[in-house]
Amino acid sequence: MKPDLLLIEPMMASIEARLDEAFQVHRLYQAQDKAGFVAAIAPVIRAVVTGGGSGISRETVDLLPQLGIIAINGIGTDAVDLDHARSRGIRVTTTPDVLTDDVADMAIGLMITSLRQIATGDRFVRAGKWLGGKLPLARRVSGKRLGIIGLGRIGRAVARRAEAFGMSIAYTDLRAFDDVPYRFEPTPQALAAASDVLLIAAAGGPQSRGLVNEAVLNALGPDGTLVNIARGSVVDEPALVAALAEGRLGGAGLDVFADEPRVPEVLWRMDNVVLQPHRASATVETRFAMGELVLANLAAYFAGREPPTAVV
Ligand code: 8YV
Repeated sequence: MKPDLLLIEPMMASIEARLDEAFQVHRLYQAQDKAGFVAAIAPVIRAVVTGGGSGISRETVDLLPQLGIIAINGIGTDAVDLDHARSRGIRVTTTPDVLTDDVADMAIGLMITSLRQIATGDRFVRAGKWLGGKLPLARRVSGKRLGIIGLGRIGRAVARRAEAFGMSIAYTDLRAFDDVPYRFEPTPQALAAASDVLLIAAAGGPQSRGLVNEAVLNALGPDGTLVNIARGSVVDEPALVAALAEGRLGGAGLDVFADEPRVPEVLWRMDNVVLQPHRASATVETRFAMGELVLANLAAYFAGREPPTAVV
């Protein structure tokens, strides 16, 4: 008898095929009536596989009496109540390291696309406007000041890349680190005031909620650019929209939003904003590696071994 597994969001076809080999997979993302779907299978579910952004609510976890493992296909744990899982004896795993390079690449991509207005230029050419005029000048990337909020694995990977662009790099975090050559600033506001590009690479959750607020955005200023590849919750999104609309902030490159997949429509119309649908880890190579890690964690758990990348 294969264990029953609840799959919250789609994965690569080849990974889902391997899940099907080992589990009775119940695909929530295909269900119309999600509550009814969960209610019907709740008593038998022993594993949940979900995304970092999607997670699983505490209420849903409480509907699943046999649940033993939540395998997150991602690094973020902010959408899973870890303390609650711990109290129920449920293991929680993530997919660290394998996505670091892709997310860092996306951060650099958003930074360059924003400052050099690459998406604007693309729209300009496609609209046939080149025949009739020129675009305003863009902004240089090389040599600029990069401020990183959250110098974890991804923040450090972005810093290494930015070094190659001759950028001066500073960061803020819960504490200063003595193993990096970058300057520490004590607060996001102080960091923003000393940066041309402010990158959010901090974990989501209550401790970082709204950290990038109106004061931080004002400190970054009309020539500054915000890049977010972490979580929309780290930014006060209405304050961000207002700062961009009023010209108090120069531009933004955003992969994540407060209420995905809903993106404030006013942002759609801003040429100084580059938007991505939460795709920083969405490459064939990385999603395959993440999927392998999810499979390895599940296999270990059901074989009675320690899951290789457990956080709970
Ligand atoms: C993924 C993420 O897009 O790692 C995370 O926490 O949010 C992203 O890598 C996500 O996990 C897949 O849904």
